[in-house]
Amino acid sequence: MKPEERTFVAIKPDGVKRGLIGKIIERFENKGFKIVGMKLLQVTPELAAKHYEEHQGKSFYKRLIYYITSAPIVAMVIQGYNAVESVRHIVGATSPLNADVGTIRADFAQIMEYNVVHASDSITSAEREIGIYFKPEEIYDNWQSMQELIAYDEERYNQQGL
Ligand code: 3AN
Repeated sequence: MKPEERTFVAIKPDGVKRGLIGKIIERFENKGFKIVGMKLLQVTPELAAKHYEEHQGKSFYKRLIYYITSAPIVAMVIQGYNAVESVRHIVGATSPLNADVGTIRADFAQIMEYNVVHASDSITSAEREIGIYFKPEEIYDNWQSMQELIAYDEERYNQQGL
């Protein structure tokens, strides 16, 4: 089986201001993904420039920096099978208008400039973005999720004929 992946997800300022933190995290937890890193932080202009370096020079760049630095974000590292692609499915297309119903952006957002969440679009971006927001020691995967714990216990019970 393909190993688990890690991806970077951020609840953007509009998600935080609208009180959607819990509802958004719930979607990833419902899926069975493991949150191995999480923090509320104020993005500085320097951090924003690093995050959005691919958009530098574009017409919407200055507004994008203004928006992402306008209130705290919740930064997360999410781990699971096919996490990068799967999380992008849960998040939905960049424009909420094109996002499938049931995705976060379709259900909670109206316009692209305020699309509530960010999620890495490739494993390479995920590694880069995780590195921007998290030190290695701020990521905790040395615990078992409930599914892992049950699977582990089941194996032990079976081995012991319990
Ligand atoms: P995604 O967050 O789906 O990966 P990106 O990284 O292409 O999308 O864009 C990041 C953010 O930049 C978007 N959430 C949106 O706020 C803004 N953005 C991207 N493309 C446009 C555009 N054509 N016009 C206005 N804003 C845009």
